[in-house]
Amino acid sequence: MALLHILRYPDPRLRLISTPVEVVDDEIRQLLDDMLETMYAAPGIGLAAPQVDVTKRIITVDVSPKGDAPVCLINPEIISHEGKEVMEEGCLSVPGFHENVERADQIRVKALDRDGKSIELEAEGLLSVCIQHETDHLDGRMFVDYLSEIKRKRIQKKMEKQRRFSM
Ligand code: GNR
Ligand code: NI
Repeated sequence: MALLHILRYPDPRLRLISTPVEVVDDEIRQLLDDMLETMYAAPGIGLAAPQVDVTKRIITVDVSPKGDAPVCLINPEIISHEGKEVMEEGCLSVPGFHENVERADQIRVKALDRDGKSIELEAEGLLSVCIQHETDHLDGRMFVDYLSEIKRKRIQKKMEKQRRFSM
C-alpha cells in the first residue's frame, strides 16, 4: 500500500486524456488499492487516476457515510443519463473551493471491475454526481470548467498563489 501524491489545479497533467486499460492485472489492482488508500486518507469520496499522475481510465468512489463501500471502475462509460441535479462539488485537486455544478441525476454506467469482469450499474444522487465528476477527470475535464470564466480565473489565481507560497 502507498499514499500517492495528488496533482493540483492548474497542473497541465490534469488536462490529459487518459488511456483505456487493456488488461486488468495485478499492477492495476495495486494501483486501485493505492488510489483507495489515498482517497480515504485525503479524505475524499472519489479519485481518478490522472489526479495521481497516472493517465489510465480508472476511478475509485465511496460515497457511504462510513467509508466502507469502495467502488472501483475501470474504463467507465456513461451509457445513458436522465434528469438534472445541482450539487455543491469540491475536488481534491482544487482544495478549499466548493461550487454548485449541474449534472445528470441518474446515470447508467458500463465498466470493468477489479477482476476485469464487465459490469453495469445504475446510480443517482451523490454516487451519480461523483461518478460523473471522476469520469470527467479521465477526459481532462474538471468541475471548475462548469463555472463562469470569472470564477474559474479567480480560483486559478488563488491556486497559483498557494503553490508559490508552498515552494
Ligand atoms: O471528495 C470529493 N468530494 C466531492 C463532492 C461533491 C462532488 C464531487 C466530489 S469528488 C471529490 C474528490 C475528487 O476530487 N475526485 O476527483
Ligand atoms: Ni476531482
